[in-house]
Amino acid sequence: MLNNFRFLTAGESHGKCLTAIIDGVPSNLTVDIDFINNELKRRQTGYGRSSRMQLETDTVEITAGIHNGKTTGAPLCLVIYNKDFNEKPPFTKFRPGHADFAGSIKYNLSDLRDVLERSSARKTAIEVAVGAVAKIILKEFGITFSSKILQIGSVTENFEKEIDMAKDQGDSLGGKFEVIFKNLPIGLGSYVQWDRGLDGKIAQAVMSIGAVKAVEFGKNPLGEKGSEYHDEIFFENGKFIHKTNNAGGIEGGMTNGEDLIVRAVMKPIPTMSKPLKTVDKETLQMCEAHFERSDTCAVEACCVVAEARIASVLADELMQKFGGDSIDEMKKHYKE
Ligand code: EPS
Repeated sequence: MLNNFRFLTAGESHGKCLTAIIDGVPSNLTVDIDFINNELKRRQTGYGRSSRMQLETDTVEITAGIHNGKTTGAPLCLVIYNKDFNEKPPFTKFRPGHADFAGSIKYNLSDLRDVLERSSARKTAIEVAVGAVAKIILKEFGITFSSKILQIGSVTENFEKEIDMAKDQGDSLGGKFEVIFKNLPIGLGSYVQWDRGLDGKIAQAVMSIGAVKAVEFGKNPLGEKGSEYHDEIFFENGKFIHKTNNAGGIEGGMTNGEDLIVRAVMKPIPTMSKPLKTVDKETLQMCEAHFERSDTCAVEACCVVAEARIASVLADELMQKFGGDSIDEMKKHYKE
């Protein structure tokens, strides 16, 4: 999907390492490794996460595409080593809501572990590292990001209490969160073809995070009248402005200069210590779903993953619009 800033990842949850190759990063970009590692830490810390987070201290190693701390224009290779790298026992009891069921039928795998290993949210660690490189590009243009949780389970405050209660009951929780990017130029994305709309690209990037079930931009327009919902346009102090931002910064599939506001809903994590009913793939008998160490709630981590995915899309769009082989050339085009 991404053409200018494009990447692929590989790696399993308990494999040796997670890897990404990013192609298209402009040269002469100073890569702040501490910033990338801090983003990885943000993904790991959050109330309700599993004990895996105490085992791992995710840090990135960049093995290609960088010299004396600066990019050379060659592909970057990022690696995060897993400390919990070992052979785990096989299992055959599908976890409802996880990829086990459809994945094992699709790939004809008898051990559901072969599905779990790649479908695990663990792979989002390397995506956050890629997104951090994208954020470094965006920062060069003054673009900033933030995110916050709006709801956990059914509550909009006292999230920790809700998570503690779910944990005590062997249950899990999802929630709703918001990601905001500021200072985006007008005109990223396009209306001219169905697959060039920025909202469509961002929706796919966020929706394809394992547990995300809904994505929306700005204020949900359901039930709103046109006169209430649309953001009126003014010309003040020499520039066009909107005084409201119900559109979430996107009109006609393009940025309109206002803050990009993306909201998403994450479903409750499917691995639960009080398991649901399911079928054993081997015996075909009813049973309780497989359980192993899992998070009670990972919405806080999901915010960071969504930021990273959106940053990758925005870096791609920025490079498409302003181009340039080096960051200097890109900045020159941006100013023109
Ligand atoms: C995760 C690592 C995983 C899980 C979690 C996310 O590690 P482990 O399986 O060894 O505990 O903690 O993934 C899931 C629960 C899931 O369903 O995908 C991580 O690094 O984010």
